[in-house]
Amino acid sequence: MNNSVKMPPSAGKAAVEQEIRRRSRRSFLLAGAAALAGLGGWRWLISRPTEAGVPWPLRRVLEANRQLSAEYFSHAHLAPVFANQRARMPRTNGSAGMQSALDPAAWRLRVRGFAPQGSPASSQEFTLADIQALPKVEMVTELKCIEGWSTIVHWGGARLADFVARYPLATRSGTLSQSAEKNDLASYVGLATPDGGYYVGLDMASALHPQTLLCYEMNGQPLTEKHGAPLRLVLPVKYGIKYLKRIGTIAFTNQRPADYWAERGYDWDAGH
Ligand SMILES: Nc1nc2c(c(=O)[nH]1)N[C@H]1C(S)=C(S)[C@@H](COP(=O)(O)O)O[C@H]1N2
Ligand SMILES: [Mo]
Repeated sequence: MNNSVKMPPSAGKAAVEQEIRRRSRRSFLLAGAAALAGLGGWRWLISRPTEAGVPWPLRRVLEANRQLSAEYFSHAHLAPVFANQRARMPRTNGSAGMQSALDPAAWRLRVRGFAPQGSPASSQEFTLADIQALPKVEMVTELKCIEGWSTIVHWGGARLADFVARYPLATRSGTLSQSAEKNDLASYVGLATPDGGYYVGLDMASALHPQTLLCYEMNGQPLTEKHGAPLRLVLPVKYGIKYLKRIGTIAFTNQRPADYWAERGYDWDAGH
């Protein structure tokens, strides 16, 4: 089956949308893209910037087809997106795990892979430039804190799903292919500050949600230290407690990871 949506580079947005709609009607789309296409999601999808003439989420799903099970996108409920002008700077809230001064030059993202220790893919370090080399995603979504306030923010970063699709760290086999064996993919992702003072756990479906970002920009500016520089988590399908600031480590695991606020009585999933 040929899943690629081939359009001449010069094709206009309208032509692209028409082509996608035509293919949609003819059920050419993958399960993942079809899930994104549900009601509001469809409008969201076709309003995204295009990458080589195809809206990026669709293109990403198409590219990720052999690497990531489309099933992980099939329950993707998209959080609402807002007009750019509505974006504001949120208050800074919470500084657990951010007590020591940040040295941006020395900062590295340390990722512990799901493959057994000793395998080549079992752990790896990344610079911010590595994360910024992944496709950049911008979205305007609402940060909701369990304390009762919320702020609409314009976020910029890379999808965690794209990171997972690019580096073979989330699989037991240490390869990118998850299609053959479903349990090759880790069930959870744990993230923590470099000092381990704040930590969150995510189920893999939430981690691979198309709106889950490794974020390095807020409202068009590089993240400030208080808001989690150089890299923070953003996932608008969950409450702010999951938006880990100053990510130091990411670990792929089958054990449900510890979660700072779950240990203090809040719901581990913290969805809304
Ligand atoms: N490292 C770290 N990240 C954190 C917190 C924290 O205490 N430490 N607080 C969380 C909470 S409760 C919220 S609401 C958001 C707030 O993000 P902001 O300060 O950018 O508004 O950060 C989240 N990330
Ligand atoms: Mo919060």
